[in-house]
Amino acid sequence: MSYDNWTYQSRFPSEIIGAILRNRHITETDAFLNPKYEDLISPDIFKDIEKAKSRIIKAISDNETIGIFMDYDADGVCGGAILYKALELMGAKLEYYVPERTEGYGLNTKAIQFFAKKNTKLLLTVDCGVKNHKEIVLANESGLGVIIVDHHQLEDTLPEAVAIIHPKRLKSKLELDLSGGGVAYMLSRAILNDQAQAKWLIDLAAISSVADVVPIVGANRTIVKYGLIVLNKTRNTGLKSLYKVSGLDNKNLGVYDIGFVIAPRLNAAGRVAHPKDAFRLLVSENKSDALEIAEKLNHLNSIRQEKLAKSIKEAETEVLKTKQESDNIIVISGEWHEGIIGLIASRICEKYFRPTIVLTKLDGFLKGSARSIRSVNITDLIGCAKDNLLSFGGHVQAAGLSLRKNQYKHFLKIVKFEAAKIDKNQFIKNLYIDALISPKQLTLKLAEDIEKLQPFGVGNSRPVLALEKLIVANIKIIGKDSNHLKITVCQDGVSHQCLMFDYQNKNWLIKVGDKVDIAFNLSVNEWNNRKNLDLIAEDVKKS
Ligand SMILES: [Mn+2]
Repeated sequence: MSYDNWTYQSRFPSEIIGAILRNRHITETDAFLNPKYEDLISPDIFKDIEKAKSRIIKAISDNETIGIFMDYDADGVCGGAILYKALELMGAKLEYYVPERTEGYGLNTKAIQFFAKKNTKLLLTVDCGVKNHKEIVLANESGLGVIIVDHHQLEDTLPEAVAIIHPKRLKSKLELDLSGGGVAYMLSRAILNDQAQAKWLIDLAAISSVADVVPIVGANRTIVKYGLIVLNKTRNTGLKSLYKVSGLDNKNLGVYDIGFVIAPRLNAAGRVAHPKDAFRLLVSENKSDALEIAEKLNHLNSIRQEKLAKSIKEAETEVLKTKQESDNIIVISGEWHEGIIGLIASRICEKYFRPTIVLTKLDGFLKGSARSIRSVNITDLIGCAKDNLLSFGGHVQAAGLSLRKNQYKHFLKIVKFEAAKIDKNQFIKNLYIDALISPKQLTLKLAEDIEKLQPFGVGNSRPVLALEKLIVANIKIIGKDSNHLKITVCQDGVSHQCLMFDYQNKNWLIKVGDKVDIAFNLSVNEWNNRKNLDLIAEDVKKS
């Protein structure tokens, strides 16, 4: 069993889809099932949007150079590429700068000097900027007006910018959550006269949204839904090349392909080499250049995967060696590539279901990345030790930090002390099940209706259903590495087949003849023009 507890959000509902929508507090069923592009929020709702638009138009008509500075992750480079392409279509003279991870997050002096030298008069900061007070003063002094296009948490005072386009700065009280690329997409819609041109850029906004794990509800649901339609027939030369080298050609792309194939390749450049390549790929219009960059990114991604697999093993050994598996917080340090410590933290946090801080030793100091479970605010927890840190910042479930080596002992003592106050009940791993159903409700029609709730992702996960008191008739080990199971279960003469992936890591104790409850995802599988039900087990327990 991989969960400590199952919670049924409904039992034997007569209308399963209705129950799922109710569990998710979705009241506007029609708008949810069929979001229309035309209903996507208007860029006019952003404060400063007119100021941004008129300054950009002035720059283009005065033939001024416009600079684009962006964050180095997949969200940042997609956002940067959206605005680069939009401005290119408008005939703007452009320069861009993608910082390396080692330059740190946000606008920096080196970049400002670069733009000043290129005689840039207007600078857009994408997926960063709201925290760069000092740098924006410096930019202004260097003759650069700045438009901030960001979605990171706003502070009480804002930098001296020409305009700040941000989802928390709206003319109305609407609650809006967008990725950095999502905000860039709104600005591109505001400046482009031809809205058909804007529509073709929504593919990059969808990649941003999935890569930055914003909840796929509301405006983000519309962006991802239409973004996937455009991704499936993209005109982006770079993306086409990326599909070719990563096996996505002629595939019907979904959220999974963005999250597990496209975004990791765009991020790979920033994690183990120069993130500029990811941006260059997205704006390239030359087929052979694009193919060359795509191949490079694909290769960098496999290097990253190898490094990650090895580092995760080392990190797990460290957790066991330091006996922290059941501690309220796991803190480990080692010599890992700083570009992947967040990925390591996320894997350890997932495995042990504990807030996790992973530190790596750099020249004279430690750099760390933290991930947490939903109920523990990791940034607040780390903040308790702020006197022993050089820097820190983040969100509820993810944070970054740095400290001097000689601060480590005190830091560790404080976070362990603070974490000891967390109620152990927070570490009970709960599986939320949308509906407990009866075997006769399990039909192809149900599976097809569930597909209409797509796109799935954070904030709208694939529904989990459950069946109870089934007899296990057969268990077959499958897969290249013998790590999956095909389980046949029956009840009242009806039998179903169910797949369990990676069973060795799930404390599997079930035998043939056992009476079990299964929690699963349902999907449709098409094979030889025949549609079949696919049950993918999330968990199986004895009844
Ligand atoms: Mn972002």
